[in-house]
Amino acid sequence: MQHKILILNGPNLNLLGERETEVYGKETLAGIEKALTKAFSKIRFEFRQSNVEGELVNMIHAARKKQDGIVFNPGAYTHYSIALRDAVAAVSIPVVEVHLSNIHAREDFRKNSMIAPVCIGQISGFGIYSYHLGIASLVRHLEKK
Ligand code: CA2
Repeated sequence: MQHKILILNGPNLNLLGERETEVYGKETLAGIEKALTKAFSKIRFEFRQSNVEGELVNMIHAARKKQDGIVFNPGAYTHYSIALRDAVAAVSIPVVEVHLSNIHAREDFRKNSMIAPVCIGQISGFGIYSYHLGIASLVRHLEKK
């Protein structure tokens, strides 16, 4: 069965590869999307990114009827967005939270995630490979159901 997965990225992730490459790596968001498409050729992906909280809420809502699940990097919204947490909790499709950096090994304010408790799991610290692990975990979850 072909799975449909939304890869959703939050604020500032459109600038990947331009700055802070020591933290987030040299790959651009377009490069990550290309690598995922190649690595998971059987999955039908939709790739979306927004810097606007309400747009991310709308994208999560829209996904509930057309996707099997979401791999979500909420960026800095991870740490304080109740609106995104409620959006994830409001949809019945599974969501995996991913981060390029290890949020538990950084500033204290990054250690807490508002979103993770309403996700099926969180993957953090493996660079672009966090997305690979997130997709693989989501597929496994979908196929177990
Ligand atoms: O490690 C991650 O994936 C983060 O979600 C990235 C967020 C950060 O606020 C989270 O705590 C962890 C920030 C993304 C910023 O991306 C940039 C891209 C280019 C230049 C500077 C920042």
